[in-house]
Amino acid sequence: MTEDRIRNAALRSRIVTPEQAAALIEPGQTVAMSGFTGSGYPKAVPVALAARIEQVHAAGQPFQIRLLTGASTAPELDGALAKVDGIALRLPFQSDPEARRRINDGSLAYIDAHLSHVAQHAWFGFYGDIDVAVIEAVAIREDGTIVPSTSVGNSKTWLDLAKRVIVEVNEVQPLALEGMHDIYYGTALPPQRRPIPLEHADDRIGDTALRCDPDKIVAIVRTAAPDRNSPFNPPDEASQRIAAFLVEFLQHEVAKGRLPKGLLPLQSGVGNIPNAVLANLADSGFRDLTAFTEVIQDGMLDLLESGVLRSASCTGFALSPEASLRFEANLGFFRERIVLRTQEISNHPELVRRLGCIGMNGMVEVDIYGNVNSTHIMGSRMQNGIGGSGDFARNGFLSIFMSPSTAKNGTISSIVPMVSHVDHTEHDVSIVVTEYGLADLRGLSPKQRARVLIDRCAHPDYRDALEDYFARALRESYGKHTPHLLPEALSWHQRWLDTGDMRATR
Ligand code: 0RQ
Repeated sequence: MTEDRIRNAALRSRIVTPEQAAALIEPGQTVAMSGFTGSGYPKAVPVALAARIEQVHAAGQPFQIRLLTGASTAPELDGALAKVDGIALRLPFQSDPEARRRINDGSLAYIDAHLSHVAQHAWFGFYGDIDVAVIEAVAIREDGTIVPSTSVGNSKTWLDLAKRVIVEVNEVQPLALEGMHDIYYGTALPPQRRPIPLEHADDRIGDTALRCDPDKIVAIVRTAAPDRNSPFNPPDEASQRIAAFLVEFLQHEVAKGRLPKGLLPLQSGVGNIPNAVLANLADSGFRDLTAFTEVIQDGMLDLLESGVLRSASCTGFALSPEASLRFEANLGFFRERIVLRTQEISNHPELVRRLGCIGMNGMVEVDIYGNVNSTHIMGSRMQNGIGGSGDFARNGFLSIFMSPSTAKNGTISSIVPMVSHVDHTEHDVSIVVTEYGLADLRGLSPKQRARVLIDRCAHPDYRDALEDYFARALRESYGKHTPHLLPEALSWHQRWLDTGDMRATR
């Protein structure tokens, strides 16, 4: 088994326990790990590191690291390290409850970054030196190259830049993943940058493994544990309705000649609404679709299996346990149809613009003029992060945002006069969908957008109040281009903060 997985005989001498590997990480270091939306993250070293940090803290000494990844990970990584107060700084994306709690009580500094930016910002030196990389792999080849597991994320950049490397070789991750990855080595820093030679969503332009100077590999840890693989809830009625509006819209765009029959490459965020959209596409009559996205979730596997989707390009997976088994059982089939790339390519603005991606993402709230908040509950409490949504919203052919029209049991409207935090500006948002309808904001001025958003998307319980606000703003606003009554605009949020469900979570 070891020979299969660690094919370079010299490197086998570096096999150590997770505790020995964790002992190589020092307080204050910047540690860059693999992992993207709960796939392909190291599973043993972070837990051992958390135990070591706890001991050091118990002895009254400080011990925290700066933690960089591809995107969100899992309880064994973010959860374990946050729980022992072991993270001083985290970037670029997380969705872990323990890390979230600390970010929001102010004890964990978090840089919420566009996923396409992270690799280049690391190269530019914006994050300082990378001391240690911890990367999950399915195998190390004879030539020392590393075959990543179920995500690529920023692992290429971490291996290029880190001073020392720890590899976790996970024997549960199927060897048959080998060949699915496409690691592009043509990126350079300005002014040496060249165009990226990718013309179709499923083009292969790179290597099938990660290059790494074998001398940098200081430890190899053998593990045997599955990815996080959280189950999906069956789509609720609101998600079904949102999905139906969206699929009807895409069919309409094809009929109008604004989209080709096979659409344009799809990007889909993670969660129950995007999954419902993918499920609805299965029965929509579309064929020969492609995806250029960051994450593949259950719905996309189904579309690949049924042939509705021809191919999918991504940088990681977010599968339910059931879909994960199906994926492993049919790896030969999926390896022909899925390309796993670095996130600097899967989310690259130039490629998203050139391919003309259709970006479909969730949101927290949208204001009547089309500004979207994807991250901050009540303007100050971090939920997850912007993730890849901005890469696709700014650069896609269509930028679609979806949400139920209300939150917290109907006590809060997701359509508001002014968003409490802006992630995607009115210039980047083309379509908004709730369970009440779809607002097509393309080619509309701010006041026209407000009318469409209130009419089509707002929950009936909040429509009168929004109309009343808009009508008074039209009369009394200082400027009449994007009319606002400033003190009142955010008083909606203050009222919600002072009452009911939001008070309970403070
Ligand atoms: O909080 O669980 O405490 O009740 O926000 O909301 O309804 O579970 O929604 O899971 O679809 O996530 C925008 C967060 C939506 C997601 C967001 C509260 C709500 C709940 C979560 P509770 P739901 P979803 C590619 C794309 C950014 C990253 C991205 C996201 C919690 O889509 O993280 O798009 N997007 N990446 O109660 C007050 C409102 C609210 C609200 C929701 N209007 N007011 N609270 N909530 N709306 C993937 C990657 O980039 C990796």
